[in-house]
Parts: sequence; C-alpha cells; structure tokens
Amino acid sequence: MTTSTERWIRNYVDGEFIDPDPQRSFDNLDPTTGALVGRVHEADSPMVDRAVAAARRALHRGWADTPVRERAELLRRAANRIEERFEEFVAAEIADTGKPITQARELDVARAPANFRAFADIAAAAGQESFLTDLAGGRQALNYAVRKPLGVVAVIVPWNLPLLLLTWKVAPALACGNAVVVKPSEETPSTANLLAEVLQEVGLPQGVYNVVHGFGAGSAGELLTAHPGIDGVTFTGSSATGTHVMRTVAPRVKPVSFELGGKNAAVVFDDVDLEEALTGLTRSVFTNTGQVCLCTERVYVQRGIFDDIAEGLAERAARLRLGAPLDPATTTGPLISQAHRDKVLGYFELAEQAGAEVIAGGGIPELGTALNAGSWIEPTLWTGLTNADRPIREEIFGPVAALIPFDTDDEAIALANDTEYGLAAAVWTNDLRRGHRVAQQMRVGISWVNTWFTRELRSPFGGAGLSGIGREGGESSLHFYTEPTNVCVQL
Ligand code: TXE
Repeated sequence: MTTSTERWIRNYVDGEFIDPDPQRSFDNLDPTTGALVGRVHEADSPMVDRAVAAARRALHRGWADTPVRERAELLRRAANRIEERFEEFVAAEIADTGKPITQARELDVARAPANFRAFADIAAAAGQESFLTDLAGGRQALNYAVRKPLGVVAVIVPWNLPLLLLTWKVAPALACGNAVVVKPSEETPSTANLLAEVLQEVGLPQGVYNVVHGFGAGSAGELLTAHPGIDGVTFTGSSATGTHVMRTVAPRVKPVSFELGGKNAAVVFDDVDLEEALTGLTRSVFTNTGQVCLCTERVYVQRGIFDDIAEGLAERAARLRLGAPLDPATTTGPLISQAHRDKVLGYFELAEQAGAEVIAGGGIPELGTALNAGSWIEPTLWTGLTNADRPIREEIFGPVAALIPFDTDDEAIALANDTEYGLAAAVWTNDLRRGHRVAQQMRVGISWVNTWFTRELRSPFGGAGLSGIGREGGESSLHFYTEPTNVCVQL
C-alpha cells in the first residue's frame, strides 16, 4: 500500500516528471537497514515509446545541429549546478546504496562534474581526420570525415557507482549531440532523476535527456534495448546481461558499447614497498564493499613475501569500519541488496568446500539492531585456493579476495591472464622495468603500476574478453557516440 507522504521516484520524459501509477511500482530499499526509501514508478511499453519518441523529436528540433561550443557550455553549466546541489546528490546516492559519506563525496558525486567538464573540453577540442589522396594523372582527392551524432542512445547503468557511471556516458553522448533515454538500475533510481532536474535547470532542451525506471528482462531495460527507435546502446553491468542485450539489439545491427564484469588480478612482487602495497591492496579489494568492476579479487603474491602480505592485509581488513553511512569514520557500507549478499555468501560456501582458509571475515557481522536488517557482510580474505576453483574464476562483486603465491614473473603473468575476463590489473613493484614489462603483458583494458583506480578521463577505458566490447573515454567516447561520413572531393 502507498500513502500520500511516500516519496515517489518518477519517470522523466520530454522534459517533465510523469505522475506515477501506483499499480505499476516497486520499492526502493535502504540497504543499510532494509527500510523503504521510496516507491519507483516502473515504465511500461507506452512510457518507453514516449521517451524514445521525445528523444527523436528533440534531435529533429535542432539539438543534433547545435554548435559543439554551445553544447560544451551547457555541460559546464551542468557541472557547476551539480556542485551547487552537491549534498543533495550525496544524500540521494547514500539513500540508495548505503555507501559511506566520505566515499559518496570524494568518489561518486565528485566524478559527476568532472565527467561533464572533461567531455565538454574533449568535444570542443576535437578535430577531424583528413587525408590527401594521390590519384592517377597527378590529381588529388581530399578526404575528410564529418562526425554526426549517433541519434537516440539507450544508456543502461548499474547500481554500484550510479551517478559516476551515468554521467560517464551521458556527458559524452550529449557533448556529441545525441539525445538519451536512460535506464538506471532498479536498485539506485534516485540520482538519475536529480540529474534530470539539473539538466532542466541549466536549459537542456526538452526531450534530450529522458529517464525510464524499471528492471531488466521483461521490463524497462529490455523494452528500451528492443526498441526500434534507438540508434545504439551503451551498457555497464554484468557480462551475462551484456550477452542478453547484445542478442536483443543484434537483429537491428545497432552499435553497442559494453563495460562488463571483471575478475581482476593484483600481482605483488617481493621487491615492493610493503606498506605502500598493503595500502593499495586494501583500497583495491575493499573500496565500495568490493562492488566496483575494477576491484581486485585475485591477489598473486611472490612467495618470499606471501605471509607478510597475507597477515598485513588481514589486519587491515579487520580494521575496516562497517557502519552507518553518515558517520565520517565509516569506511565500508553494506552490499546493495539481500539478493546480492546471498550471491556473495554462496561463494563463501564454495570457497570453503574448495578448502580455502579464511584469514579475515567470512560471515555476516553483528552491527546492532538498526543495521542488522541491512545487507552487511564482513571483509573477507582467503588463502589455499587455486585458479581452478570457481571463486577464483567467477566475478563475486563483494569485499573479498583470494591470495595465491607465485615464484617467477612469467608464472605471475600466466596466472593473472588465466581468466575469461580482461578488465583491469594492478602490478606492485619497485622495479620500474619489471612494472612496465608485466603491466603491458596483462590482457586487460587497464593495467596499473603501483596504483589502482587512478583514472584519466581522456584515455580509453573498457575491457577485453568477457569484460566488454569497445572503449569509452576521450576520443573513444567521441567515436562511439558519433557516426562518421567520409566526404571525398576530387580536387
Ligand atoms: O547487474 P545487471 P545486476 C555484476 C556483479 C553482480 C551481477 C548482477 O557480479 O553481482 O552483475 O548485478 C539492466 N535488458 N555487476 O543484476 O543485470 C539492469 O536493470 C536490458 C558488474 O544488478 O547487469 C541494470 O540497470 N537491461 C557490474 C543494468 O542492466 C537489463 C556492475 C545492470 O544490471 C537487462 C553491476 C536486460 N535483459 C553488477 N537485465 C560492473 N562490472 O560494473 C538487466 N538490465
């Protein structure tokens, strides 16, 4: 039952929030306590039709032909306005995810204006390829490419870094003159709506940014990706869902950009600065309760320092502070949902069956009455597993990693690359030659040396293997969100 005081999260179509239909709605829960945050209006097929049609009209009304300078200016105004409403975004992200306030401020919400500014700059500075082609008889032809917006882009994003990942796609899409229909995760619908308000406030023409809420299969996600009116799909989420989306769009041969799962390795050499490596590993395993596609779930440690790293990391895992998100001392929030915790706990069981030794965590913490109904889980570390075991092969997406020893560089590279995924790797060493050599041999989209999650928004980002198709970031984003026409002029 709904009451009039309940907070509604509505669909945003053609520049307005649409009145909800209580018959077609679902609960948005706070994962720290299980309490109701609000009710979300689930978009049905006519609502998705309206959103796609509104996006198409906005393109025809002139958005696609707006000078890039003006679009970039609008993106910068959006960045400023997000900063003015910063704490509202922080509160909304926390209500949906339970993430600690320090992280919500410093990582999630901080990246939103950064994304808008970066793509305003990148789009405004972009040039075009041109070639002079020699022809028979001493004549020449001039070839140049005109990049046009892709059109109506479906943007489907997950719940782990909702605003960060949404703006990472929406900013370049708008910079290139596209109109978007966004489908946020059913777990985290709020910040996409706040962004709608911001974009309206800074004067984005109606219909250029639309939000439809709902689930994936059989709901708004699938309705959107199956819609004949969309011109491309950009998706971040699980590899399994990526394959569904790919099948759905295949009959109409639409371009897709996929940022999917990871099973990321860290390789720690025995020449490393132990403190530095332990601090880096603690971040890379446990940030956002392990719910970042870039998080480390496999830690390969050179045998001579294996015990030091295992003990040091276990000590740091035990020191992480799980608790209420508004407490600035909290380092670690809950998992996104009970269903996701069940999945992670399933891997805890599998690890035990495979003979893992649990050197940190391993269960559900006792946090006191208010929080016990939330989807909390202990930061957990295993030793004793091998690359043959399922917890080492499959993405778990929780605050958990396995430590595995190695002897030589070649062995470390082989172990790290022994996966169907290929998103990220981190190499920890004080030998820079070794760092470059090993980092380059990782079969991944991004390979860090002595750091993790350090992002340059102008460089290409994406994954190999099960981790994705294509790259976004910098010029790669401009390429995905535009369709070039090569013009060839005989001179
Ligand atoms: O992801 P989904 P879920 C991994 C992680 C996690 C698992 C499941 O391992 O445990 O995925 O999480 C929409 N057509 N990652 O179920 O299903 C969905 O509504 C169109 C990794 O949340 O991939 C949501 O908006 N859309 C990851 C989005 O897709 C569909 C981040 C992502 O949901 C759809 C999150 C369909 N058929 C989870 N089915 C990463 N690597 O960043 C679902 N969706």
